[in-house]
Amino acid sequence: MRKIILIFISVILSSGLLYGGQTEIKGLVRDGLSHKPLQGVNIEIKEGNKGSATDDTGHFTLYLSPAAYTLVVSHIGYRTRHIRVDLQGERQQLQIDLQPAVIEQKQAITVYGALNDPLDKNRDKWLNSTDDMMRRFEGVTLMRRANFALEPSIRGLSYGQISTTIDGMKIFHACVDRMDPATSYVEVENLDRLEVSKGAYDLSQSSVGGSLNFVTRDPQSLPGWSSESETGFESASALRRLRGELSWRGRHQALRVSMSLKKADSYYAGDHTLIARSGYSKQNAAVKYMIDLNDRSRLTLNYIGDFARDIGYPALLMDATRTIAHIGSIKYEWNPALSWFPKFNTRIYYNQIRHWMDDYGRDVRQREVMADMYMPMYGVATTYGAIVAATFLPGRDSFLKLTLDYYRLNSFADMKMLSIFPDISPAYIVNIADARLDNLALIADYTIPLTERWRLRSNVRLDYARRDIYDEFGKNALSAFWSDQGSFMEQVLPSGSLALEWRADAENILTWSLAAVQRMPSHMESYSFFIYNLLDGYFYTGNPGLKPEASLQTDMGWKYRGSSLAADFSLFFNHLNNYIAGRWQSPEFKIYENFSGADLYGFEWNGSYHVKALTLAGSLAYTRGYNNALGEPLPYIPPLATTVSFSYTGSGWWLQLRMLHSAAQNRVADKSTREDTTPAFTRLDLRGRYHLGEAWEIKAGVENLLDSYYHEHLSINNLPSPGRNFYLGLNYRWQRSTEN
Ligand SMILES: [Cu+2]
Repeated sequence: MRKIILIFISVILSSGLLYGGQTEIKGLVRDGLSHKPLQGVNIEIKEGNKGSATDDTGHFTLYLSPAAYTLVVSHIGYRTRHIRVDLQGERQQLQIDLQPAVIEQKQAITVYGALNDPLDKNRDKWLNSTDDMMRRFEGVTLMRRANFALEPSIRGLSYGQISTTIDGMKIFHACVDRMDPATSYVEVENLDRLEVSKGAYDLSQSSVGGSLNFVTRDPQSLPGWSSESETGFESASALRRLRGELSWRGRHQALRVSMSLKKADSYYAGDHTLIARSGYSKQNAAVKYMIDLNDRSRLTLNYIGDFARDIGYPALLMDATRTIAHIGSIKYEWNPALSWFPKFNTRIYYNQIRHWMDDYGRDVRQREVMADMYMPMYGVATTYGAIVAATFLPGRDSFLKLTLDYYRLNSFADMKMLSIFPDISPAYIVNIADARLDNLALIADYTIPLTERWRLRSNVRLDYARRDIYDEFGKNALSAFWSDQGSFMEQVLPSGSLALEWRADAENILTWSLAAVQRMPSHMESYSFFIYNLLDGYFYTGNPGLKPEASLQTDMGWKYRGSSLAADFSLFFNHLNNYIAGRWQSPEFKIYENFSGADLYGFEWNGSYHVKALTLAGSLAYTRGYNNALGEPLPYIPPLATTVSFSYTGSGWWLQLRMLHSAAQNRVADKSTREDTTPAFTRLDLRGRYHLGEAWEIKAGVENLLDSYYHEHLSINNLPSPGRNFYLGLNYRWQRSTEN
């Protein structure tokens, strides 16, 4: 008993020593442009070695003896601020806005916001899927082949012209019919945010059109436990879903585990039209573990597993029976604690996608192409690589990031042709003959202030690429086309970009960007063999002699941030040289070739106006594309899209009415493809959220309120979009802090 009392007294004494006579400073650090809270911002006291960092709500707390201090507030990518505080025993509450130091060429949508602020405006918590997330960016449109795995297109460019990464790491699809864009393997509950670059100005990835980077979610930043679970239903496809996560942080370790289950039947398009064979089932699991090796270094292990079955692709000739994805990485972060060298990290990663599809469920006697035979197909893509990145702050407000990025893609795909007539013997085709692609890149990203108001960002990237095919059977088939030049390819590709920013005043920022970039052909464009393309009805063969596709592009941006009005506008032009597309070879066959040139131009605008609890928001996006060599529009360019929304935030509830209008698309590539025109359509969505106390939340809404029957222009074979869809989600959240 005496011992306990002694301990008790000493605890009181020590806390008295710590906090007695000390003054509390609390602060919130935000991004000066978006006013979003910033996590992990360093707060240092110039006089002495005390310091703190902001949590995931942007807050920090410090205890100091009464005196005058200078707080040094610093964060990667932001200008450092020095703030004088004079403590006279009164509690201090600070709000600090940091101005970005890097010219931002990415837009991001945060999935999960701060735990403490469930009605945070920045949190798009209604998002039901990764597709919903991608759709939120004006200028991003989705190609539909099913009610599953929509494929993104940025400013009219897609597939090999844009880049997809998870935490900056490459991932490729396995299906030769583009059933499985890499975006289909990450579920929304695994994600912290999605970063989209429109145009190829940020050269951290190689592309001519832009990039999508899915940033996975970390364990919670506060010590303790939390969990969240959600169950949901959507009426258009009778989708049942369940997802849950558990997060823990101790003194030096942290863990996050999440999983989701989804099952959907065939969906109904507008006017109650059933789209047969369009259901699917999908399971996803993710684990992230972090351990602090010491005060300055940390190791993070990350794994995502994704498993889907029985996916109907009503727009295509086949359905996928099974896909398996394993995505893993190890990251080592080191903080050298030098003012000019604050950050160093290394990542190694591995991912493997396997994909099976067949047409056993289809009536093969009735179809026009490849009639009277079944064609089971298999594909696998294995990608591994390493990234080493170092961040330097060489001078006042200047920023330099050097990255070495290597990856290897191994890809194989084959098919059997099984006639329904027993006297015809089966045939075997290798579609991708064990292609092995190596890519090594050195990237420098440098930002310097020119004056108080002008800044310059420059990106330089050098890629070394080599590739070949190794399956003898498949190599022989392809050599019928390319016997003279062989299948080996080797290229060195320099790329560069410049961005100039002018901060006209506190509310207006203007940017002008220019880029000259190149991208390697995709592995399909280089080496695929006998791939049927529904867009034009031809069988495609790759071309190992393709030159890289090159782009010269420019972008003018205007960002306005007033107290109640905010708006972004950008105008772009993209000239592609050696544009890669299929060239007619014989009545049923095309091969990939470089075309002399193609031009794309357009604009995006988005704006929002806040009055008290009401927000009025809108967006516009337009792209126009032309193939100069063929003298016709580029295929699959989205028409003018307009959105208008009204949102109201009450205490504990939120309601939004949103209208999407898509203009007709009459500019089509009808010489080289079967693309047809698409009529205009309008769609209305109504969404709401309601909080029941601290723990429970209900999300509900109706998408396509008027049950319009329509298809988007980027819908393959004019597959219609879902009709009226009621969705309901019930979310339960729980947390326990171990901090006192
Ligand atoms: Cu497939």
